[in-house]
Amino acid sequence: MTQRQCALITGITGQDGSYLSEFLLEKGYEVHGIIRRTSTFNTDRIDHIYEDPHKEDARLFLHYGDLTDGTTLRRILEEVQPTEIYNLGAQSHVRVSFDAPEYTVDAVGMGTLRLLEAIRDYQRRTGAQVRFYQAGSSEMFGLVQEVPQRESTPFYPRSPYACAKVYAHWQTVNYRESYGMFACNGILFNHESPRRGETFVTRKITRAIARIVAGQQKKLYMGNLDSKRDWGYAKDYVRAMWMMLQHSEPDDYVVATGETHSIREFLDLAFSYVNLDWQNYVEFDERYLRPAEVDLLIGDPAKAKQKLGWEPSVTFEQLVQLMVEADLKALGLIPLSNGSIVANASLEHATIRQGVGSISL
Ligand code: NAP
Ligand code: G4F
Repeated sequence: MTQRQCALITGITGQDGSYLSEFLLEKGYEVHGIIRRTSTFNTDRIDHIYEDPHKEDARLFLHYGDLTDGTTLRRILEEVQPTEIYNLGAQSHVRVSFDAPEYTVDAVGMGTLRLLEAIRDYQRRTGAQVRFYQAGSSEMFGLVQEVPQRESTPFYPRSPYACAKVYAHWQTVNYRESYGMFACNGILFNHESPRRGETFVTRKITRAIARIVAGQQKKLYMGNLDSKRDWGYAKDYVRAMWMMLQHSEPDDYVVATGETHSIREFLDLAFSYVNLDWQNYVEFDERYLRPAEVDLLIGDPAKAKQKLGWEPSVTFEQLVQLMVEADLKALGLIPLSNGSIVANASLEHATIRQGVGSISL
């Protein structure tokens, strides 16, 4: 008899949650996601895979809950009886975490503890084994103590968000060692895609490029352009999450490309794709600076490659291109091989989320 494969995902409406759901559904999993009740729809990233749960063959189910609400987490866990849990839910914006530190730490740090405690009680009561993935971040390295950063590099968090992720990381290790839980930390470096939130720097740039080309925006206001990030493709990174939970032993892994690029380099490449010079469009606004910055991130994914057989499949150049293309396409614009761009009214608009707000962090 094949073992039941049932995943519970917090943060299913986010960038990673949506790609992970697609990936797991393709693998034959039953997928359950926790969504927050909001006054407007917040499921646009997963609408294309959602099916009426009344259908006999439905395999994606959504439950209202919140990482700040332990009772609901416990109730959902009891009801779903998952074999794997992916804890991706978070207030994940570093700059915002300086404005809302208490909430960020509650959702990111305490939220992880609430889930771990719920799993511990559930396992003790039922004897079932649940495999747990914790979405850790390269932000935990902060003021980097070693280049490149690997699993053994000491953490030096530089934001309320990163401090909370360090707490969640060590609680995950603690539950693994104290209670023998199958709990893994993924220490993921920045990963992007056309589904990336509109206020993270890569998407802010590619979305602005499309809007500039379409005549909808004249300037792009940004903060520190000197910091460097190790940027990969989100679809590659959710595959790594799953691979961690399929290994015979629980462990912690860095997931990265091993390359780093500055925001300026991203701007250069992205704007050159539409034959524009970013210096004519980008303006500085101190609003986008952080009280403390993480200047340099570059990861060493050797352990993930050696133990899991994981490797990234998309290069930096390909990532920038696919994000610019997706944002152009969403506005009905098609880049041609000769460098020009044509409008195509017949294209289905808004194939990816665009976001309509003017709030931009
Ligand atoms: P994201 O797009 O910002 O998605 C975050 C998800 O968390 C959304 O579904 C959001 O729901 C949900 N959420 C927010 N607050 C919550 C709460 N209190 N309770 C339950 N759910 C809550 O983030 P992502 O880029 O997919 O990242 C996924 C995870 O990996 C996060 O934990 C992030 O911190 C971590 N991470 C990301 C990266 C990266 O480069 N993307 C790198 C390292 C680690 P709504 O849709 O309702 O807002
Ligand atoms: O795109 P960002 O906001 O991402 P950041 O801070 O690196 O955090 C992301 O990656 C982490 C993994 O390392 C995740 F854990 C976290 O959840 C999130 O997904 O900013 C990247 C860099 C920063 O140095 C920032 O100061 O871009 C710089 N930047 C310059 N101008 C800007 C802007 N960032 C944003 N968001 N907006 C700007 O206008």
